[in-house]
Amino acid sequence: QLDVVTFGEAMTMFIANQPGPLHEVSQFTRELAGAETNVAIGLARLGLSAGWASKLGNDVFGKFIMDRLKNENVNIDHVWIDDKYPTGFQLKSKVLEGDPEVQYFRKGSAASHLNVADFNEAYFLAAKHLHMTGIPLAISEEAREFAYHALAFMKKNGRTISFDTNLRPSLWSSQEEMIKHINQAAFQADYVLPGVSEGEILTGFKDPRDIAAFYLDQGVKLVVIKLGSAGAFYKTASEEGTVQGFKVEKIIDTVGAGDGFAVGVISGLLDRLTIKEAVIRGNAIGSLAVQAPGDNDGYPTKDKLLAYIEKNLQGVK
Ligand code: KDG
Repeated sequence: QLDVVTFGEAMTMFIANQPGPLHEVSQFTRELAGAETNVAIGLARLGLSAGWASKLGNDVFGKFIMDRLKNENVNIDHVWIDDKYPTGFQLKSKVLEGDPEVQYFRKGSAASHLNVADFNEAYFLAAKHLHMTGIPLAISEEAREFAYHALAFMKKNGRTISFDTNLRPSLWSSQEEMIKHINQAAFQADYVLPGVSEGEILTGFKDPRDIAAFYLDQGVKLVVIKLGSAGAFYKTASEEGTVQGFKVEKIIDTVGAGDGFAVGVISGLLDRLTIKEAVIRGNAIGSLAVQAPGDNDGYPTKDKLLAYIEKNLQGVK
């Protein structure tokens, strides 16, 4: 039995030790990247059972990822080791402000060959909830088909579904294709979690209220829009609100904050908190994530999360 199942591509990530353009950096630290593995790790750290389905190459990057996930207690029973294709990797720069420079080496990776024929129904059915992002829709047609299949299967079987739009324009052949597929998937989810600028690209609306209404009109039950340091806006058919973000003294790296946010919202809803409380959790984990260099190294345990919220909630409306 799993609380949450997710699937997608994980990569070894080399984070620059010094600031500056990537081609000039000579020393890197090895870490793990991948939106869905970030979410699985975050959930497991909170004590939930989370499974991740994917393919890895039969290489050192694949072994590194497997070891990491085992250490983090993520269930990897649905991970194939593929002899034909490699594990992808990426380089990430160190920045003193703003978002870092990222370069991918992932085309043709094992994960991009995730195929519907690999889909294990029993494994997915064992989960209460599916978390999905827009990235598997982008990496290849094969993975996209797998993603649509997983989505339809979990919906048909009455599982709740969260969808983080996670736009990666560089992985798409055109903006129109990206918008079409991301929205097609989002419309089938129960909870949609875009960033506000992603919402604008996807819907043409600037105002979070209008962005949320666009998805609610298509049958989505809850839309939570990330507003960066300003927090998040949520809307359902019957309630809406804005929850301010937690104060952060020093941002180290913004990547992974959105995945941390998803961890907070999903775990909060599974714990039957109110929507507002779940969004507070999302903001809390997002703010912890930006204070650490890797994607997921700032994600807290349950005790740490509850203590952090208790200590820092004053002033958060
Ligand atoms: O959300 C964090 C991800 O962007 C990062 O870990 C890499 O999954 C990744 C991607 O495909 O961009």
